[in-house]
Amino acid sequence: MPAMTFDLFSDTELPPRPPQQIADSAWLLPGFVDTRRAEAIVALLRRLVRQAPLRRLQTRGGHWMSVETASCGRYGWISDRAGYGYSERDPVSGQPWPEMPPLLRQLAQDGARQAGFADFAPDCCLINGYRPGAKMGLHQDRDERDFSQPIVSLSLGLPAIFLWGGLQRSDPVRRIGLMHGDLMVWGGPSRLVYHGVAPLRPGRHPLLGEWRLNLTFRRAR
Ligand code: MD3
Ligand code: FE
Repeated sequence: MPAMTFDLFSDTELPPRPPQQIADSAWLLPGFVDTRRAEAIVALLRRLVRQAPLRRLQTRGGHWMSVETASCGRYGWISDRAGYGYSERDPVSGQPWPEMPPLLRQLAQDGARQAGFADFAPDCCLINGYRPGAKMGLHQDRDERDFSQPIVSLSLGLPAIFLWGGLQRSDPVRRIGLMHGDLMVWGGPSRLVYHGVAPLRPGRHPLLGEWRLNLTFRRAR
């Protein structure tokens, strides 16, 4: 008898997962993007990273992040030994960041609206590329001007365990599974929670191979 196999990445073979409220103004919208729309998004991203390549960034302290990063939109997030923050130009090319594709902007706005944020106008989409072993330590996102604007994130490719803490670094951390196509929206009182990503497990995704891509949409300025 052939071995039984389950396609853990297919949105047709998993039971539906309903929207889940993680905390006050924090929502996980599982499978927000279906396989076909994910393919269209990945096609856009392949073009985009030819213009603004994924690259590893150095922290102020001189450590190299394990995640590879690029941006699109008016602002991109960069870090080096001189400091970190938002920039209108990609230091690799010296050029403005690629425009945010309307499909992505619309997706972020639709997700934000479903979570109760009516007029989210992102001016930055940060693209984080994770290879197996890559991780993101617990941190707050506080380089943006207006904390009343939410952050919207889309996960693509290999699954990850998202670490969701509290407003103090020492608060207990919850582990939340994030799969291809899942959208998260964080705003209001959850906007400044500590969060991170556990080291990515090895694996291959049918669309993205040995990658997890996470898009985070922000209002930087
Ligand atoms: C909760 N990225 O780029 S996205 C980041 O999967 C970042 O690449 C992670 O944290 C990733 O800064 C997580 C989800 C996310 C983003 C921002 C948040 C969750 C958040 C800000 C406040 C609270
Ligand atoms: Fe973050």
